[in-house]
Amino acid sequence: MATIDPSRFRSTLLSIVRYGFGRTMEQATKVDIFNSVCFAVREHIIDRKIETEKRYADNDVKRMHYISMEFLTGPLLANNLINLGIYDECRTIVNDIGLDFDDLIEFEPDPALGNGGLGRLAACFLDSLASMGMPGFGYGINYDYGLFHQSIIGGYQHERPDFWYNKSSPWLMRMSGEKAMVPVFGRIEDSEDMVGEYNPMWVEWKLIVGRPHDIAVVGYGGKTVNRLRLFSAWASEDFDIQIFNEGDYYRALEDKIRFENISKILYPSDSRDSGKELRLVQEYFLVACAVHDIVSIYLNQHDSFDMFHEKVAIQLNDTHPALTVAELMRVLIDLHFVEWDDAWQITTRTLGYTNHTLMPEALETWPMHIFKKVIPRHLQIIQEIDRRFMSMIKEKYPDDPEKPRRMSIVIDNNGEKNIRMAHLAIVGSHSVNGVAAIHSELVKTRLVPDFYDLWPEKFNNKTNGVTPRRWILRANPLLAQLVCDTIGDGWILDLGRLRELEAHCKETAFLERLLMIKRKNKVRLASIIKETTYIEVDPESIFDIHAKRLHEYKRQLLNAMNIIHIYFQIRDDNIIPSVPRTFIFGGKAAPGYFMAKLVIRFIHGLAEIINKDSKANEWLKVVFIPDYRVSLAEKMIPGADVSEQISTAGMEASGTGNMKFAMNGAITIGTLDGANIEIAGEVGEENIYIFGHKVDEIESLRREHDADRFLNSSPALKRVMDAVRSDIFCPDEPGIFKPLYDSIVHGGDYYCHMADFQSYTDAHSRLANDYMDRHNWAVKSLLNIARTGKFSSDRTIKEYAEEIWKIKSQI
Ligand code: 26V
Repeated sequence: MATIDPSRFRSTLLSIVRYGFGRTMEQATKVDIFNSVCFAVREHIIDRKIETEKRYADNDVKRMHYISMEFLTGPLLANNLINLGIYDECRTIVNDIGLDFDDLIEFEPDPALGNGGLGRLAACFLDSLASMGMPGFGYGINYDYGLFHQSIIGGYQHERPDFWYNKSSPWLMRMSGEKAMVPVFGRIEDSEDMVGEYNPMWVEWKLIVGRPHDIAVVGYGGKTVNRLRLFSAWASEDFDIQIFNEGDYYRALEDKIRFENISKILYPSDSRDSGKELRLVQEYFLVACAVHDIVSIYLNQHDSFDMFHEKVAIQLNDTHPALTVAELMRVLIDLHFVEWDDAWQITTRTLGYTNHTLMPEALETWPMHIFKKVIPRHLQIIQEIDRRFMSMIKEKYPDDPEKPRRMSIVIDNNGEKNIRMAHLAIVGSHSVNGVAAIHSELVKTRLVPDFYDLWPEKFNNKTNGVTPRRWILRANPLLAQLVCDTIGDGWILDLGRLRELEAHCKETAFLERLLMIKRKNKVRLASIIKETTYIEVDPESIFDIHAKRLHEYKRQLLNAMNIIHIYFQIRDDNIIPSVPRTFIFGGKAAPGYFMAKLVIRFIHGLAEIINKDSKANEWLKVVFIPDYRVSLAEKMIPGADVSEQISTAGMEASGTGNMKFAMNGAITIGTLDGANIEIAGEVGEENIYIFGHKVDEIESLRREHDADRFLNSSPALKRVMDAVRSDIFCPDEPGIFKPLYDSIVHGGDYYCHMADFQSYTDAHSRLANDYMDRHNWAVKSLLNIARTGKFSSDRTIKEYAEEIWKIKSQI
C-alpha cells in the first residue's frame, strides 16, 4: 500500500489551485478545491497507470476489452483513495489545510453513465479486473448528459437533465493523438476489381471523429491501474473544411452539430427508444471506436492477425455492442485484406456475448432500412453472415423448414425486414452466457433453444457479483472495521473468507456490535430521509427497502399492496403490529413508461395518507427517496434491515442489489428468481424469506388466470384492490390509479400480483415476528454477511477469465 508525503501533497494541491485554476485558497470555489484535490490524487494514479501499461506491453499479455454502452461508476474520489490505501492519510492532510474532507467527498457528482444493473455491473467488473491485476479494459461513450435526475413534484416524477460537468471532470483524461475515425452513412457502389471479382465499394461516407477520454481504474492495493476509455463524437476537420467551403454556412454548422450530438445523451432504457436512428449511430460509433483502438493496440506488437484471438478477447455487454461482429469483420476484410473465412474464425474466437434480459420488449431489433442508411457496408456483411449461416442450417436440419425463420439474423416481419441483434451476437461469438444460474438455463430453454441445440458448447453461466471494495469497504466502513477487527483484512480480496465470521455467531458481544452498527447506519439514513423528504422516521422500526429501477416486473406495486394490507389491519381491524415498520423506496422510471411512473405516484399517495394517519403512523411509514443513484445506494443499503427482491419468477435475470443488501446484513424477502435462488442456497432457507410462485408455475397461472376467483377467495386481497381502485390514496385527483387496478384485475395480471399476494403478506408477517427476537435476527444478519462471499465480482471475473477470456493476473 502506498503512502503520501503530507508536505508534498499539500504543496501540489496549493499549486494546482493557484496555477491550474488561477485562484488563491481564499478565492477558490468548492469546485476548484474538489478538482484540485482530485488532480493531486491523480499524481499517485498516473505513475501506476504508466507502469501497468508497460508491464502489459513487456509481457505481450492477452487483453480483454469490455464493450458496454453503460458504465455506472458512481463517485470516484473515495474509492480511488481507498484502493490506493491513502484514504485516512489524505483525509487528515486535507482537514489540516482547513478544508472539510467529508464535505468534499459528498460534493462529487455521480457520473451517471448508466441506467441500472447492467451499467453498474460493468463498473464492478472493472474494479475486480484491476484489483486482481488482470489486463481488462472498458470501452464506452463519454455522454455529456448521463441518466436524468429525478425530482418529485406533487407525487409525480419529474426529469431534469444530468449535465455531469464532464467537460471539467478531474477524472477524465483526454488522450490527444489517439482519435478514431469512424465512417458513417453513404452508399455501396457495386464494382469489379482488377481481376474481375465483385468488389463492393462503400462510398460517400462521412467521418465522425471519436476522441478518447480515459478514466483510470485503480485496483485495490494500487498495484494495477487499468483504464476505462470513453469516446466523445466530433465532426472531423476535413469534413468541416469541405462543407464550409461549399458556402452554406448554416447547413454546414447544422451537420456538424448533428454529428456532435452522437455522444450527447444516454438513452434512459425505454421501450419507446427502440428503432431510434441516433441510438443505432451511438452503438455503431462505440463499436467502431473500440475496434479501431483494440486493433491498433494489437498491431503495435504484432504484424499479422494470426495471433489475434490469443492476444485479444472482447466481451459484449448485452446486444448493444453486437455490431462488433460486423465491424471486426469489416476491418479485417476491407482494411487489412484478410480472407472471409479467416476473418470469421478470428472474429468468433475473439468475441463473447453476455445476455442480460429475457424481456421481449428489451431485445433489440433494428429495421433494415436504418442499417442501410447508417452503415450500408455493415448491412452487407451481416447479410453475407446470415446467408452462410442459413445455408448451414438448411443443410443440418433439412426436415425442419421452420428453423431458418426462427434462427436467421435478418427476419421478414410482414414485409419489413429487421435485424435481430441477439442472433447476430450469438452467431458471431464463441461464448454466450447468462448472468445467474436460472437465467442461463432460461436462455437455453426459452430464449434461444434452437441455438442451444445447434451449439450447446457455446452456452454457459456466469453468476453476477459486486465489488466488496465499494459495497462494503466504502459504503459501510463500520461493518468493514468490525470484520477487519475480527478476521483481519484478507476478505477484501477474497470475500469467501467472510465465512470465518460464522464462528462468532454465538457471541453476544459480537452480535451486539453488529446490531449497533446497523442502528448507526439506520440513523444516518433517517437523517438523509429527513433532509430529502422532510419525513421523520424511527430508526427503531424495521427499515424495509425496495430500491431499483421502477418496472412492473420488479413489482413495487406488490410491495405497495402489502403496505395497504398492513394499514387496513391497523386502521380497520384494530390489529396492532408486532413491530413498527418503515417502507422505503428508491428508483427511477423511464420517462416514457406510464405504468412505472404511476406506481411512483401511487407510493406517494400511500405515504401522504398513511404517514398522516395518527392511528397508523407510529406503526407504519412510507417513504420514497428521490433520485436513486450509486452515491445514494451507498447510504441506503447499509441501513436496510430487509431487502425487497420480489420480481415475478423468471423475469429478473440476476439482480445485483440483492447481493449488496445481503452482504451488508439485510435479510432478503424474495421470489425464486435470478440470483435470489443462489443467495438462498448460500445463506440457508432459515435466513431468507422466500415466497411466491416458481418459474414453472407462472405460465399455467397466466393461462388459467381468473381475477374473480382470487378476489372472491381472499377478502384481504379484495379490500386492497378496492382501495387501489377507489380514491382514498388520491383524494384530490380522483380516478388516477384506475390503470393500476385495471392492469391487475382486467388486464390479465401478467406480473402475478394477485397470485403472489397471499404468500407475500404471509412472509412479511413471519419476518416481522422474527424481527422482535433481536438476538436471532442478529444471527440471521451475520449469516447473510458471512455467507455471501460467492457474490464478489472477483469470483465472477475469475470465472470469465478462466473459462472465456483466458486472461491471467499480472501481479
Ligand atoms: C430494459 C428494458 C428497456 C425497455 C423496456 C423494458 C426493459 C426491460 C428490461 C431491460 C433491461 C435491459 C438489460 C439489463 O439492464 N439487464 C439487467 O442486467 C443486470 C446485470 O446483469 C441484472 O442484474 C438485471 O437482473 C437485469 O435486469
